[in-house]
Amino acid sequence: MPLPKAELHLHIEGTLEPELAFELAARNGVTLPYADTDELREAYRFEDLQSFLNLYYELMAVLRTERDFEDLADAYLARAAAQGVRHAEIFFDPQAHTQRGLELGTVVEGLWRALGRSEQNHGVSTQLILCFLRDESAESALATLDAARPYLDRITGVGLDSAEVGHPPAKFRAVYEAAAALGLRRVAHAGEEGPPEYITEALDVLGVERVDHGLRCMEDPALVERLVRERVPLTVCPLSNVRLRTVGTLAAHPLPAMLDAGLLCTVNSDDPAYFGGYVGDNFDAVHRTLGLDADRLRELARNSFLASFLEHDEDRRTR
Ligand code: ES4
Ligand code: ZN
Repeated sequence: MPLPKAELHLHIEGTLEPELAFELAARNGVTLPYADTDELREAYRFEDLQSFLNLYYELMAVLRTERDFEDLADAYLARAAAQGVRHAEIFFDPQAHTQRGLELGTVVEGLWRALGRSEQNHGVSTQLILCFLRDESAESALATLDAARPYLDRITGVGLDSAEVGHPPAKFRAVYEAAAALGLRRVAHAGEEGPPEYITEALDVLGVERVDHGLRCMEDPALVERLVRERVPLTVCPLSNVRLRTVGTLAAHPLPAMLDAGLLCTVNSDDPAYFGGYVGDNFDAVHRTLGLDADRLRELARNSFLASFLEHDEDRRTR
């Protein structure tokens, strides 16, 4: 029996497995520039975040209809459930789809067809987090939030993703203020490739309750101390960090040091179809390669529920 856990850092578009990509391409009459799934898998060798994002956005071309988004989410939920996931807070990138001419409603309604039945079908409760693409303008982010108004009953919070360096959190101050006024929860990717200052900015300017990745906090002891004191959860994605060369090797991953420092870390899969594993595979990897013992793994699983947006009695929010 895998440890029961919550997954808090998962891009639904990053769960598109090569087999499903080809199936959807055929269904929608989309031609992919790869002969078959083997050739596509060959392209999964990334230099950095941007080289991954290029492929991630390219493959989204196969997602066209509500049913496509439903099938994508349903496949993820089945795999997640098999690895012990009981609750998933799922990112999606509306701009990546509306820029291709899709309606936001196609994306949300499609995802919801799977999410709405997930507890029943998979035993996994779900929440949706709408992410803004930080390499797009602040105006585009505001327009996206505005377009999402009809769907806010199905959206728990907002996040910030895509190319980090050169796109500091402060660029999105206004849209995060608007999101807070709408009662949405706030998270942001920070300190993946970007500097520790972006983590501080995400906290102070955007008011985020949770930091996605946050790895580079380890370069700033005062920031680590603050994150520990304020119990700010970090959604760490070990296999992602290896594949995107944020860390040299898995054995050199700072997760053990982060836990030793008292940080509230969780382990997540990020884009499992691209990075070699789902959340249980990430747990297995940190157990085997980083030597985290059963107590540490239980701590990580417990942290995932504490850091979630599920209602719980234990009040971790001291800020
Ligand atoms: C992402 Cl690993 C990662 N970082 C930033 N943005 C993303 N979107 C999808 N995966
Ligand atoms: Zn991510």
